[in-house]
Amino acid sequence: MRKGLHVAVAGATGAVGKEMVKVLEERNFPVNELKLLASQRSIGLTMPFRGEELPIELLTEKAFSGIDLGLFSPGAAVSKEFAPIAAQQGCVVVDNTSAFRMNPDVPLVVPEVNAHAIAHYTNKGIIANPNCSTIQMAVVLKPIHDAARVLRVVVSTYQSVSGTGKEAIDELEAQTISIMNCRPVTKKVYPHQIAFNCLPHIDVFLDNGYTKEEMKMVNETKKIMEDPSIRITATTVRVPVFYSHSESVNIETERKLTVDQVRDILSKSPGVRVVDDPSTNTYPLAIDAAGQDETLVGRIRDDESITCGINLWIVADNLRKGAALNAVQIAEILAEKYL
Ligand code: NAP
Ligand code: 3JM
Repeated sequence: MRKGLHVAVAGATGAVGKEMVKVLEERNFPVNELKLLASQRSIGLTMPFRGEELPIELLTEKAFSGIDLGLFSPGAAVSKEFAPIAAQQGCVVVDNTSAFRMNPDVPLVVPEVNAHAIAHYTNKGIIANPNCSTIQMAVVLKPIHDAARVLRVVVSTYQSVSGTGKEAIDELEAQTISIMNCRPVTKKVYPHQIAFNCLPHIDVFLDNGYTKEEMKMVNETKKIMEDPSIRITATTVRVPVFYSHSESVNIETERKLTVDQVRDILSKSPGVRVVDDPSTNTYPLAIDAAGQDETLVGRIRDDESITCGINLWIVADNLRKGAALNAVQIAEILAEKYL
């Protein structure tokens, strides 16, 4: 690798982009120059990086000249337009949106699961970062799949509002304050009040009755695990939590695994931390996962309704492992091996 990379963060002022800049600094990523890109709305603002205030610049076709690496989270429509333009100029893009994830020429990567797929970045100059709920499930499923072959997964999610972005974080806070002060609630981001409520609706509804978020979990998991035979069904729910997504995951395997075997496998798995001691009320919590890098897993128990089944409770910080951290981990491998 050269002395340091010229890096651009597209969508730098967003919930994911801000975390991206933080993670680059925390992990001492080899940055020579950092360019922060966003919309016209953010021109005139600055963001801190390594003790300096960097200006926000406009995301345009010309922004990527001389840039080696682009970390993108400006939304799927903007990524669809600008990621190929950046790639054409030699900027390798790690894209956090759903724009390219299911494109067969674009690798979809969770480093703990399929780091080898990064090599295919040369096809389009783009690597896709999976959906946040998918990432945290995949890091746990993979070692179980390797040990006993996963046949079927039934997952229900409890996703925090930060997954929607900065406006949704503000909306949950404002609605909570309004309700506690007996004032009327206003809603803009979600179709219903999110404070003190659960919405079984993330992203748009599709013709099959599922939401797009649910089908992302189904299709992306098969692609990352490189096994289209795994049967998966998902229900994704937005809950009034600020940070971290939680998931109840039921797994049916081909070969029987005992609870002790699962605990042993997961305690040795990269990126996973077992948090599981019912006798002391110890299990993964959204507020404990927030700000952490590891995916927490607990409530490990036998599914007594079938012969080879396990139930898990999986929690991770959706802005870190679910987005920025996973993207920077991919970038670290790119920087070390390929750029
Ligand atoms: P957010 O807080 O609403 O931030 C959106 C960011 O995109 C802001 O920086 C915004 O700039 C920028 N942006 C919007 N339209 C733009 C345009 N036309 N040109 C340039 N920049 C533009 O949203 P977020 O939570 O950061 O999420 C952003 C996207 O990341 C999501 O839409 C999703 O696709 C993806 N995401 C991925 C994951 C994952 O990989 N697991 C998780 C969460 C989100 P301004 O501040 O100037 O408006
Ligand atoms: C658009 O929690 C969430 O809502 C998921 C994050 C998200 C995504 C995504 O990463 O799939 C929010 C908004 C997208 C998208 O489609 O890129």
